[in-house]
Amino acid sequence: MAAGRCSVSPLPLPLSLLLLASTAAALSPRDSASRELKQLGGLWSFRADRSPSREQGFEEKWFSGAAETGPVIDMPVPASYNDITQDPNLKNFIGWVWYENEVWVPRCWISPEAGKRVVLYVGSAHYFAVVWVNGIQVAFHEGGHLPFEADITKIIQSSPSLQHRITIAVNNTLTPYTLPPGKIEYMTDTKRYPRGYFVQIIQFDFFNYAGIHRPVLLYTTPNVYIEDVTVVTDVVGVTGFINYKVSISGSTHFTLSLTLRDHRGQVVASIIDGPPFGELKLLDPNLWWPYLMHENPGYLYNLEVHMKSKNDNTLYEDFYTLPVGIRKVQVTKTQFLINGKPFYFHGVNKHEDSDMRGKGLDWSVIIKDFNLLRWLGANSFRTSHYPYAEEIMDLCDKYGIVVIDECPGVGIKNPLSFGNKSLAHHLAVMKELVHRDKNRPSVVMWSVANEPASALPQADHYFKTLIASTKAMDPTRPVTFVTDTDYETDKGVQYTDVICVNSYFSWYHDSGHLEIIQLQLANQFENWYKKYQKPIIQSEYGADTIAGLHSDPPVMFTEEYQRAVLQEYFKMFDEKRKDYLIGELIWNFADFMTAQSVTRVDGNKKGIFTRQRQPKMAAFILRDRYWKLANEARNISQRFYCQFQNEEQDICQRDEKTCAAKPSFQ
Ligand code: BDP
Repeated sequence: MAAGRCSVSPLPLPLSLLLLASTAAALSPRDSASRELKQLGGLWSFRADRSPSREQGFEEKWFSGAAETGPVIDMPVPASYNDITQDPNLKNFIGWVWYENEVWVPRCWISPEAGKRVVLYVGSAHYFAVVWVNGIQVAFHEGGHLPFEADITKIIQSSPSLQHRITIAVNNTLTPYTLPPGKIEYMTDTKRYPRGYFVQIIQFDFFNYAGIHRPVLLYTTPNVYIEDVTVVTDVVGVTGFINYKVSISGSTHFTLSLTLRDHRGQVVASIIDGPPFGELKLLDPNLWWPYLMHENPGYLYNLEVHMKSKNDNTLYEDFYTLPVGIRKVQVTKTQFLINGKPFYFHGVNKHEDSDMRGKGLDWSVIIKDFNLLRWLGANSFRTSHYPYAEEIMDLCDKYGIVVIDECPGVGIKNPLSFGNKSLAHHLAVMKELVHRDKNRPSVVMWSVANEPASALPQADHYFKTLIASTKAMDPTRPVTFVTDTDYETDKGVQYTDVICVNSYFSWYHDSGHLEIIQLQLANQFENWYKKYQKPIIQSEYGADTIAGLHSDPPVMFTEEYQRAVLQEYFKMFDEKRKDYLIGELIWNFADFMTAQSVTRVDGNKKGIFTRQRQPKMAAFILRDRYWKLANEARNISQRFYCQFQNEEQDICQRDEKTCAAKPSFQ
C-alpha cells in the first residue's frame, strides 16, 4: 500500500490523450545495414506532480518544457525512480511523474532524400505513459512491462532545430481494470486521515516500482520497411523446418530475399526473390537445446531478411536479422518434450528487482543473474509475474535457458477484474506479449496469470476465452496459468495444457510443521492429476529466510528451516517425477522488495540468494540437486559442472574423459 493526498483520483487523463491509440512496438529494434539506433539512456530531467489533483502537469502543459515550469531533478533512465532519492514521498508516490530529455537527431536521418522513418521506442514505462515530442503527443500506452513506439518522422522533420524535446509522463496508479489490478482507496474518516488521503491497494507481493524501466531509443528504418517477421520451427526426423512470414510496410511492390547463416556465418539455406511467406528446410540442423540438455545449448542461426522496393524511382532496401533456434515443443499426459526428448524444468522464479534500480534494467545485475543461474544448474525460469526485458529474453535464447513467459496477470482477485473491460485488456496484453516473444526458442509456454481467484464462477468464461485466444494467436506453444486454488473449486485449470500449482506447506499453513509437507504435497499432486491427467509443475514453493539467521533444530526464518522445507519437497518431487511431475521452480531466486506489511521484513525473503545475490544455505542444496538432475538426464552436464565447481581439479582428475572438452559459454 502506498499513500498520497489528493482530492481526485490520480489517474484520469484528459480525454484528448485517451483518444490516441496505444502503439505496441513492432520488431525488436536492431541495427543493420539499413537501420541505425541511438540510445537515449542516461540522465533525464524529472519532476513528480505533487499537486493534490496530480493534474498540474497537464494543466500547465509541462510537455512544453517541464524544466522551465518548476524544479526538476536528475533521474537515471532506465531505473525505477522510487529508491533513487532520500525522499519517502517519492518512494511511495502515486500519480504522474514527468521525464524530459533534449536529444540531437543527425541531419542525415531526416533529410527527405534519405527516405527514412525515425521511430521513438520505449522498452517499458510503468504503468500508463504519455509521450510528447516537441510538445506534440505521439503515444499513449497502458501496461508497464511491454514496449511501445511511435513514428516521429514528420514531427522532427518539421522542426527548425535538430535538437528535440522528448517528454514522457508516467503514472503508476493501478485500478481494478489494469494488469496487474489494484485499487485506490480513499480514507474519508477525517479523525484518522488528512483530508483527501488515499492509498493504493495491491494484491500482489512485489513493490509497485515505477518509472522508465527499460531503454528508450530512437531508431531508423527506410520508408518502405520490414514491419514484422514471424518464424515457426519444426523438426521431423532429421529435418528442421523454418516457416516464415514477413510483412512489409510502405509499399506493396517489393522483393524479398532470406539467408540463413549458421554460427560461423556460413549460408545454410536461402531464398532469392521469394514470396513473403514460405519455408526453409535444413537437413540435420543444429537444434536449439536447453542448457544442460546438450553440449551445445542455445544454438542460434541468423535469418537475414533483405527487402528491396522501387517506389517513385527511389530504391528502398531494408535489412533485418533475426536469431532463430530450431526446436519443437510438445506436451503429453505426463511429459514435456523438447525436440522429442523429456524435459524436466529444474529452475527458479525470478523478479526484475535489485537495490536502488528497483525494476530498472541493469546489465551488471542481468549478467550476474545468468551466471548464478548457470552456477546453480537451473535450466529454466518463469517470468513471475510480468514479461521481462527483451535484453533478458535474448540471453535466454542464447544460453538455452527455458522460459515460461508470464503476462502481468497477477493479483486478479476482485470480481470486478473478471468483467469484459478487464478481459479485453488482458487479451490485448497477451497479444502484445505473444507478438514480442513469438520468435523466441527459449519461450516454451505462455502463462496468462498467477494465482487469480479462479474459484469464482466468472473465472470459467474468463480463462476459457483468454487461453483460447492465446492459443489462436500461437498454436505452437502450450498455455497455462498458475493456480493456488483448490483442485475441487478451480474453474480455469481445465483449459490449460500443463497444470502449474503453487503451495507453501509448513509456511502459510501449518507453520513450522515440516512433517506434514510430504503428505500434503502427495495429495496435492494426486488430486490434480486424477482430475485432469495433465503434467504438473510445482511452480512455487519455499520459505522466507533471513540470511545469517540459524537454528538447529530448524525454526522458521532460519537458513536451516529453508533447507529443511526444500529437502521435504524434494522427497515428494522425486516420487512424482517418475509419473507426471515435469518441473520444480523454487520461490524465489533472490530476495525482493515488496510493499510494507507485518509479514514482510524489508521485503520478501524467500530468495535462495539475498537481494545482493549472495547465496543462502539453500542455494547450495538446490545446486547439488539441479546438477544431479541434469546428470541423470544426460551425462554431458558433468562437463559444465567442471566449469563451476570449486573442486574442478578433483573432478577432472577423477574423470578426465568427461572433462576433456570444456565448453565455453561465450
Ligand atoms: C505466492 C505468489 C508470490 C508471492 C509468494 C509469497 O505467487 O508472488 O511472493 O506467494 O508469498 O502466492 O512469498
